[in-house]
Amino acid sequence: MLNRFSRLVLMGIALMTVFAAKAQNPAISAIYTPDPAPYVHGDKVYLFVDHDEDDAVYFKMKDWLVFSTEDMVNWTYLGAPVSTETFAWAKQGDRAWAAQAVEHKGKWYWYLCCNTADGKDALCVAVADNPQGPWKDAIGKPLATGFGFIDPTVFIDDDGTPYLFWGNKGFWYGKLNDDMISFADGYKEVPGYTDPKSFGALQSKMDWSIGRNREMTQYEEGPWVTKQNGMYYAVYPAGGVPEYMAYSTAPTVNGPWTFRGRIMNEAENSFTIHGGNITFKGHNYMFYHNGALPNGGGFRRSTAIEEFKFNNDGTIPFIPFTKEGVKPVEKLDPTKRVEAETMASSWGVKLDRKDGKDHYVTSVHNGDWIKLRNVDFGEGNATAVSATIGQLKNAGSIEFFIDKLDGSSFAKIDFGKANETKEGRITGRDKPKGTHDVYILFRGGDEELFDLDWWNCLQY
Ligand code: FUB
Repeated sequence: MLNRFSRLVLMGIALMTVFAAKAQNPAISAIYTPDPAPYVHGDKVYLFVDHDEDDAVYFKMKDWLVFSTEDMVNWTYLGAPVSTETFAWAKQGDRAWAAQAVEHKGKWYWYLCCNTADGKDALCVAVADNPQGPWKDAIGKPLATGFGFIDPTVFIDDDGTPYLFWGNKGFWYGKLNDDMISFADGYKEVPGYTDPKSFGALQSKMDWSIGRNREMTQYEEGPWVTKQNGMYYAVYPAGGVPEYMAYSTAPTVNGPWTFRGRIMNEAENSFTIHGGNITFKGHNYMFYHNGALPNGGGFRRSTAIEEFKFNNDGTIPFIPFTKEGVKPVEKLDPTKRVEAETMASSWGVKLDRKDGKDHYVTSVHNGDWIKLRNVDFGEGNATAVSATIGQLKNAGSIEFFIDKLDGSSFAKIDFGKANETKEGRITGRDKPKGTHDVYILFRGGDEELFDLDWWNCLQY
């Protein structure tokens, strides 16, 4: 007979299975990830995001996070390498707002925004040798300050000239020097910022931040500037709050910009929508955020992704929101080391908030799980699963399931000591073969169990 607690856990797992089977949006579920800024580098997408605190009831943002993927569905957490503490001159523990990073001539530059100690909006830049850092303040002071100086987007033109665009309650841009940390000729307002032909007529909306209707253009904040086939694109949250996503195009980086309309509706359960688009492995993706995670909301936002195709004339179509999100573009090889913090979705668990290269799945409790998609077991030759944990708070186990969380697991490993590496034999008549989703289910008592480090399949 199952006791009441076990029945509740199983019911919870069943419910979550339904949720997990359908939802790939939000794309990251173990931590809140607003203001997504994806960056394609070689065969990976790096995702630079801000971080809403779990208990936020207003903007409560202290650090910035990095993830990467090779397949668009399994995202690996690379840590929290930059925080307001990176900038000694900044207001600490608050206003770690939207940002974007880029690689240029072997160095990585992360353009961020925060507040100065005396409360001014400021753009800042951090520099590193790789996305995981260590990152340091590149200039030891703000790159620029001014009212509405938030949400920088960096864009490198075909001729290698870098530009920075930014702004809320204004839209500014400036050419950067090749050092990436100074402006070549200062900065100025984006031409047409106040012209409805360039950035859309505002359909009379209340701007709560100023307490009256605003008669500007639809451009609100969070620009994302790219170039395709000789055409410059500025995608941006539009229309005041709640924001939708709109875009404008221009034949040169200096304009003239032409308003092209709405491409996404207001985000689910979030009055902001900040994001941007990339092309990766032949697919186009629009990133944005919503408040759709359990306990999510306008101040607890998560990255979501939709695939889209440019129209033949280069315009961007209207992009509907989906729960299913995007499809995998690669298979995941389970015989190689799989970091525990690589996952397509999860329930219950959290990620450490550390910098550096060694990361863990934390806050693990009975009934929590991790899901990975498109895991390729090939001919079914795996005979065991090995896994390593970090800290141990209480003994517990992990069980591996194929495609869904019910039925029997194909491997189980018990852990009773910190930093153990242990193996579990692959059991069952149907050894995993071919490509499947994998669930890793945590089992134990009522208290927190252990931190999971990594796992892989073995062939003896
Ligand atoms: O995340 C804080 C602010 O909310 C961003 O800087 C804006 O773009 C909006 O998403």
